Amino acid sequence: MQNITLKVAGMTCSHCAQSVEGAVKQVGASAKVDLHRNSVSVAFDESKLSLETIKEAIEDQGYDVK
Ligand code: 9UX
Repeated sequence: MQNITLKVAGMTCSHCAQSVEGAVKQVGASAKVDLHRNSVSVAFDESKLSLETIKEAIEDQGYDVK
């Protein structure tokens, strides 16, 4: 299991947080957004899922991943 915290730009409200968490969960990782830190911590099985897939899922929602 990998546990990584990503910086995400553009999340300003709790709906944004929901979109990002939902998108990450959709691809099979768990997600917890910290709005105040502009970050999302993700946990995933690296044998099943790549970090790139998670980043793309977030970016597809319209947020920039650092
Ligand atoms: Mo409300 Mo969060 O438009 O983008 S969902 S600020």
